[in-house]
Amino acid sequence: MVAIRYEHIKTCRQSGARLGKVHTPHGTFETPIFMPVGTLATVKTMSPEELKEIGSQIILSNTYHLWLRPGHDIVKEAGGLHKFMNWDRPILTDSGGFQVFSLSALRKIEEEGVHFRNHLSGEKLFLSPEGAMEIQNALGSDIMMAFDECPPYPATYEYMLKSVERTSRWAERCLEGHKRPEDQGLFGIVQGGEYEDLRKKSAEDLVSLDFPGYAVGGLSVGEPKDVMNRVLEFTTPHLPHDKPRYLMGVGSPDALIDGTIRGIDMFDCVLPTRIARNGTCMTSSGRLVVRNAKYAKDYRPLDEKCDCHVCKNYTRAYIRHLVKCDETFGFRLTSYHNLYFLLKLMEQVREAIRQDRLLDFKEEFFEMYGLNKP
Ligand code: PRF
Ligand code: ZN
Repeated sequence: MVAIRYEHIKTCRQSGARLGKVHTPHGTFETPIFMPVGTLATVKTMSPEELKEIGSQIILSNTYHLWLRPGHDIVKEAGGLHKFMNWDRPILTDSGGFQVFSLSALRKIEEEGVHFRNHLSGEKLFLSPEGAMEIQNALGSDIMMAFDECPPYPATYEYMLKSVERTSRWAERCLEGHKRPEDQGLFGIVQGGEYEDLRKKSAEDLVSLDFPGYAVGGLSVGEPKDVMNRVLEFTTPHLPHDKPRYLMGVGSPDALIDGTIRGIDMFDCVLPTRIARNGTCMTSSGRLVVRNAKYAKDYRPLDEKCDCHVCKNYTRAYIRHLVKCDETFGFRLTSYHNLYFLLKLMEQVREAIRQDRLLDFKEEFFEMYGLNKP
């Protein structure tokens, strides 16, 4: 039995984008898809019931954070992450590699793993490929991620080559350390920065290990948009057609569309929930900062074209008031709307692929969202 199976439905004749389904032990999700981020076993401010109401088919959580708090032993004893948080649909967990690099100071990378300090307590910690597998096996996510190194941008060619080689060796150790392949799928992560030959090498190394899916890591780390698009263009052709491809940490509306056009199936990002918590909303005509004084007496919904529960029932003036007063309910409303907006966008993207018109859809969306302006 394999835990993860990709079913290809069709390729958009206009753009080359893929439409498919991924089958997991906790059910099926449609691709291309956006995965809301639930770092600490909760998508901030959203109940699992609300996540279902807005159509979330899969969510992401984090090895690193759950290892530190409450500890993977507790999650395991509770019956696994699905039971612990009352979410019975698919869950993907990131491996902790990236979080160690982005959150903790004083890290030291060795062949064996990474030494670093707990970002909460300062305590000395160590995470290795085997450790990342043990924690994710205890959490019981449907999709686990390999333990990789995501170097900062820009990195020299020499550094990136050494890093890619190490990430490939770590990937082998992850496969070796993974003890539940029958009900958890492990994805490999392609690195290599902006270097075409290193992306190719990284992809080939990982593809030879035969993972049930592949991620493109090391992007959206400060490089310009056109660099990300070019890297995707020369990387995805090295990935197998019959396995899912996941672009890690990317979630702006334009990047979701541009990534899909370049053959990506899965995305995740804290963007919609993070900007919601400072009162910024995604709307069909671009970003709206509902905190602004100009919305004080604006009794229209956040987005007049949105049919979410928030837009049907609450006004900009009310939400602005709540957000300005730091009222929790205000952040619930903006988070709910932003996630709904991105999930709906991906539904529209899937429909455009079905109709072989994703490039036309991109043109229309960018025009409305204000992305065609110089
Ligand atoms: N590796 C892992 N997680 C990640 C990334 C990565 O490169 C990124 C890069 N944007 C986000 N999350 N393991
Ligand atoms: Zn809405």
